[in-house]
Amino acid sequence: MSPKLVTIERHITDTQRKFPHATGEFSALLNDLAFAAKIIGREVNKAGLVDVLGFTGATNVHGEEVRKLDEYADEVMFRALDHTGRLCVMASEEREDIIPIPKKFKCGNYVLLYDPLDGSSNIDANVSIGTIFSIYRKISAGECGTLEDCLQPGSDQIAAGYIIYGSSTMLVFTTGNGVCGFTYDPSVGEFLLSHENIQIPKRGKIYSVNEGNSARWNEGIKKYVEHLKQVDEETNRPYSSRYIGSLVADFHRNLLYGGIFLYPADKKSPHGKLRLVYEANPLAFIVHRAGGYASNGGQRILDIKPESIHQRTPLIIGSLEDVKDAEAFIQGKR
Ligand code: P6P
Repeated sequence: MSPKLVTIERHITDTQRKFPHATGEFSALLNDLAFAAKIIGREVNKAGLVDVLGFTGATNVHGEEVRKLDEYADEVMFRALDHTGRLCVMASEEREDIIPIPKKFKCGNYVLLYDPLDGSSNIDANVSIGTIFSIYRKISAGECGTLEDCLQPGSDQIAAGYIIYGSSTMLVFTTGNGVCGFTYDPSVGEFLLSHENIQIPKRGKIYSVNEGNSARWNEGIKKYVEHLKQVDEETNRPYSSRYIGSLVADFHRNLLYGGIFLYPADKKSPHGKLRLVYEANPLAFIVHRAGGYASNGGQRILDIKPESIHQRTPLIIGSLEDVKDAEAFIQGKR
């Protein structure tokens, strides 16, 4: 029997039916994101063919050179969603402050936080890169959203996902009940359900970390990574080292195959490199719903109360048993 052809729109509609009081606003927001993903993916996939590569000469809030695709992806996310009346506020990796909804449009009940194109330093090398997004309900009192809406703990997310632009374009997301993957079929312009209920293996055999930073690591991380390299047939060691240097690509592989990704704090970056609000939190929400775990080494990522939009956090994320092992080493218990 031919496989069911389930588009993302159909999946979202079918899911909504389980919530009789749903207004359809949240479903429409998810569809808006799928539309933005198609537009961004089109440019990313042809980046090597047109003069989209290279630098705009601008730099973003972090002082990083902004490549044209970063800027383009940020604009697409904003323009695809600013007028829909579903959002009260947005925040982006590419913009210093929160992004208010233009006054000519009405405000909605949801908050969108996003990294428009993570891993952008890999663009010219045609390495997989990604868009990451996180959705919350509005909690502030007024009509329009505020910074307070953007600084909710990750455990209050109502949806999170990413789009990976690789050998194919995939949209992976969760609304809290299971994690689904949709693969883009450009011949029909649709995201088709390809991974119905993603579950990350409880333990993997892959570790992803930039070992070039090892001289600056704290002792616990050094011991943990050395532990993974020891030969021990019973516990499937040594693990294989796989590091792409593109968070979405490294996370996606470990989500499907099992394994652990680490970007720890070190002597140079005491808070780590990755961002809590629009990188660690959405991926943590996804991995927990897939049966995995995400930690900063001392506590669950989802339990951290954000203090600022661009704050950094150490990130240890992936298979439950692997992340718990890493926490034990970091905390000096092993
Ligand atoms: P490093 C890419 O620049 C990024 O923000 C993430 O996508 C990736 O996981 C990390 O930085 C790689 O950092 O220091 O290993 O190059």
